[in-house]
Amino acid sequence: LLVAVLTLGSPASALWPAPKQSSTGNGTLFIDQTVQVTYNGEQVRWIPYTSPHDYPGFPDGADFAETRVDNQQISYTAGYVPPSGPHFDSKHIVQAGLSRTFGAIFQQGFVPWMLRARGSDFEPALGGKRIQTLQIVQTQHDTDKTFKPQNGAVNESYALDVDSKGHATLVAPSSTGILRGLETFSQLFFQHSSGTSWYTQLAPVSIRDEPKYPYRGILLDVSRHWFEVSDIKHTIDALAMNKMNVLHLHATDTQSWPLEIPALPLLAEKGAYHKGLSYSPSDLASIQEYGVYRGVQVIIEIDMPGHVGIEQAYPGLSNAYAVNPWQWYCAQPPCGSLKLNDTNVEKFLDTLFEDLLPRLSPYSAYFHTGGDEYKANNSLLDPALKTNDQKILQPMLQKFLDHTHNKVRELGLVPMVWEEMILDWNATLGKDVVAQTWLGGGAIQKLAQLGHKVIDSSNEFYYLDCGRGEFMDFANGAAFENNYPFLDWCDPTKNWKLIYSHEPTDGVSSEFQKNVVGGELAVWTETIDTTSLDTIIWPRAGAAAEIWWSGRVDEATGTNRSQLEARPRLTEQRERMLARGIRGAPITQLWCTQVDV
Ligand code: CP6
Repeated sequence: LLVAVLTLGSPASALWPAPKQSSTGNGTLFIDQTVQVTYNGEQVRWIPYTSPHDYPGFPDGADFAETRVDNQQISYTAGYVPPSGPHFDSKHIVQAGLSRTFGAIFQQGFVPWMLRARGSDFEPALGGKRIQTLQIVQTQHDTDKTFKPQNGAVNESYALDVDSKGHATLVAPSSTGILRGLETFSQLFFQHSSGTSWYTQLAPVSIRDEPKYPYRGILLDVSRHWFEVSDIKHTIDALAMNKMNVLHLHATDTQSWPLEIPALPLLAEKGAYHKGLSYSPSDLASIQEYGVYRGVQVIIEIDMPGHVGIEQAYPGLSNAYAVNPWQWYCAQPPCGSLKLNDTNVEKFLDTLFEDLLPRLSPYSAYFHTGGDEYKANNSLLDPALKTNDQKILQPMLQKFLDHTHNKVRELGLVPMVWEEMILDWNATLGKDVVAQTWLGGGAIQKLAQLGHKVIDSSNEFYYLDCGRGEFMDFANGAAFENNYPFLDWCDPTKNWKLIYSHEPTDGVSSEFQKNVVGGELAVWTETIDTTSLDTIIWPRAGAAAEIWWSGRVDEATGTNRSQLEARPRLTEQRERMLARGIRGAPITQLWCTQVDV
């Protein structure tokens, strides 16, 4: 067994998330563009390439294609489009990952003065030994399932060794493991203040790494505010930097429907905030493919039966839209819920699913059917029900879920739901259905005990958004403004340390812990758009990413990871992300991170 070397307060080992097992020395190795790279024995030519918004790791512009004409492995021509759909090519994925890795080292490196003693001479003398080879070995073939992992079926482990002579090896069973290992490799290197040298001071390095939880995600609500495709890809880049592997797009809600469904064109035409603020099928495919190239699965949620705003596009399928007081009928105005027990609704959903899901299934194992905050009173507005007795609703809801979930399965995806469908509405769902909890607490144990795979999005720890107050004015005018001061309140303790203190299996008895597949931070966007996206998410999401990847207990010491040790490391991860274009917020003043002389 390798012994992890934990040097408290030593930011020189600022890998994030911390590897499961690592041993590092304090030898210096430089790296430059002469490093020879092989993938399964074949030499790979690469050029550092970082532009984050290009088509999945491969540029579409002619300039890049010209730069690559001497590529001996794969010849690219201008306008080259990588293979898409279910047939991804491991070599393309690794090669794109290499380009980004060396782009990160050589073009987006940073001088790490902010975690070194003020005025100190921490940099190595130039001209020392350098990395000569990086040998990459993938020990198993990827399959379609590698690119849309389900319940931990993809092995993301890797072994990374750098000896003191400058030979590096990266061994992993899957291309995803190689991507994870390349991320770690890139994090070993800093830029020298000369600006033209890059080095590590950790040689020799020996890392054996794999995630504790297979599902490590973030929810982005693209309904309350519109986000450009480039914002979404930018967030996928940042997820990959933290070894996270899921982007859950909360694609629709009552406020807007930005997802274009060609078979139901009015959804986006009437539902998008403005013409053009919608995702076309090719936008969606490019987001999903971008994720595949970075080991990030994109999961789409169409929230239902509540949180549905289609009345203007397809009238008659949902219950009253403008009701007063809205609080009686829904969690957030405008209200809207699909009619239960309505064949037109079933037809609508079949059309919707038959259009959308075949476009998702090449890239994603899951489809999220929502189910949060559904209120009986909203459904009881349906005159066809002719009753005020909410007892009639449960069997209708069960039938609704059976229908939608069977359709999801028929189309080759695994349904996901919010916890209330199971815990509040007592729906009996297949054991394949993944349950996502946001109320947290005992819900995780209950869902796991019922045999569902569970994703922890406990709002107490994992809600990154801040305040929902602004919709109050819109719905009710100033009279309501002062009645709900708590909605403008932003929990001041939901900082990185609170997130870091929590683990999804907390409070779950050991026999059911295997059903807790991971966690998902939530970014509801009532008060967030592109201007604040990065600062809301980063680097706080990294705190969860480390716990999900490595566990709260450090295997080397058998005790909880130290927040004192993590703080400078997370600060350095933020600096690294800043250098790579992710504008996260500082977690403490800079003075706190400078090591005393
Ligand atoms: N929208 C949807 C939301 C929330 C949920 N679902 C939400 C609820 C409470 C808080 C934050 C967000 N805005 N569709 C709950 C899953 Cl505090």
